[in-house]
Amino acid sequence: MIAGKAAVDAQADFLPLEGTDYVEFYVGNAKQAAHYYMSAFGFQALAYAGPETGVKDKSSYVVRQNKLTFVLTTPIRPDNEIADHIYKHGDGVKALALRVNDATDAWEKTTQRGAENHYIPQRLEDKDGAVVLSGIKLYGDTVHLFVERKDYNGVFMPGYVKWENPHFKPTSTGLLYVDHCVGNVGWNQMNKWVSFYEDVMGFRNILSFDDSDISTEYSALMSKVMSNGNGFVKFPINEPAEGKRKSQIEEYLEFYNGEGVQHVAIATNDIVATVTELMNRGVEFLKVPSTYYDDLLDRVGKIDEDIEPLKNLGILVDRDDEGYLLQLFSKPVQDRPTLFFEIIQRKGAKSFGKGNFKALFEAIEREQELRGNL
Ligand code: TYF
Ligand code: FE
Repeated sequence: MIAGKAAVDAQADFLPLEGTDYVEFYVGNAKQAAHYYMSAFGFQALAYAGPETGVKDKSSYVVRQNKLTFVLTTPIRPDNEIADHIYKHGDGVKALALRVNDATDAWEKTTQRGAENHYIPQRLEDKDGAVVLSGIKLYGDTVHLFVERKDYNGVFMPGYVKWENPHFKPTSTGLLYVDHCVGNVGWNQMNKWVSFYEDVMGFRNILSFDDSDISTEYSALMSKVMSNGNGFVKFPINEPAEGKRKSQIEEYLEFYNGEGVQHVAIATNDIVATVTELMNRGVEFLKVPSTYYDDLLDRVGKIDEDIEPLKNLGILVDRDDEGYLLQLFSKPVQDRPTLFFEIIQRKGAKSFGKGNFKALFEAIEREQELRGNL
C-alpha cells in the first residue's frame, strides 16, 4: 500500500522542484548591469566568470540578495549566441534556472515528454565539488535550466570565482525570493505553453484570466497561471487579445522581437520599506491615480498597513478568499518596453492581483501612449 501511494505521488510530481535557483539575464554591459542591481536593488557581489578565469567569449557577474540570485552575462565577442540574443532582443531574461535534486533525471523526464534539448546534462567539477546542469527550451529564445547542487560547496558554480568589493557593499532592500515569472507569448500561443507546462513539466493551471476579466479600453490580454506540484514555482503565460488598440503584450512582442519573460515578481515581507528603499535608489515605478485609494478599504476590507504610506508609494492591494496581497510594478528596466519587475508581499493571498488589473493596465497604457505605441 505504501509503495503504491509513493508510486502515485511520484507520478503526480515526476519533476520535484526545490525552487528558483537563479535568473540569468543577457545584457549589453554586464559590469554596469551588475552595478545597477547592487546599487539600486541592494544585491551583493557573489561570483564572477570571464576572461580572467579562462572564459573566452563572455563575462558573467553573479549577485545575490537573500534567496534571490541574478546572473548578468554579456558577450565580449560578436560571433556568439549571446551577442545574437542581444542584437535581437536587447537586454532580457535568457534562463530561468530551477533547483532540482537530480538534473539528469529532470532533463531525461522532460525531454522524453517532448521538451526540446537546450543543454545535455553535464557534470561541472572543481575543488568545491560538482554541479550537474541541464537545460530545455522554453518560449522564444528563453530556456529552463535544471541545477543540481547537492554536492557543491563553492560560491556559485564550477567555473566561477568569488567576487567581492570591500568598498561597495550596498545594504539590502529586503528582496527575498522569486514569487513568479511571467512569459509573454504570441497570438494564440498561450494554450500551447499551458500544455507544455502540464505535459512536459507536470504543472497545473491554477488560475485563468480572460479578456473580459482584464481588458481595459485598449489593452487586452489573456493569462493562465501554471504552478508546479509544491507551488514553489509559478509561471503565468500571457498572450495578446484583440482590443481597441495595441495590446501591451503586442508592444512587448514587437520590441523584444519575439516571445520572452515579461516580468519577474520578487517577494518582500515589508513592501513599504522595500519600495521606499528602491525609490530612494532610483528605481522607477508605475503610478495609479490617487482616486485608487478612495475606496480601497471598501474593496479589500481591513488591512494591517496604514493607507497613507501605500498611497504615497503607489502600492496596490487586492484580496482573495485566503487573504490579501500588496504589489507594485516597476517601469521597464531597459530602454525597450520589455522586462519589468513586480514587488509583492503576500499576506495569505495566493492570487495575482486581479482586482488591480484595471488600474494597473491603465497605468501601463499611459506609458505605452507616451512611447507612441498604443
Ligand atoms: O503576474 C500577474 O499575473 C500579475 C498581473 O501584463 C499582470 O502581476 C499580468 C499581466 C501583465 C502585468 C501584470
Ligand atoms: Fe505578476
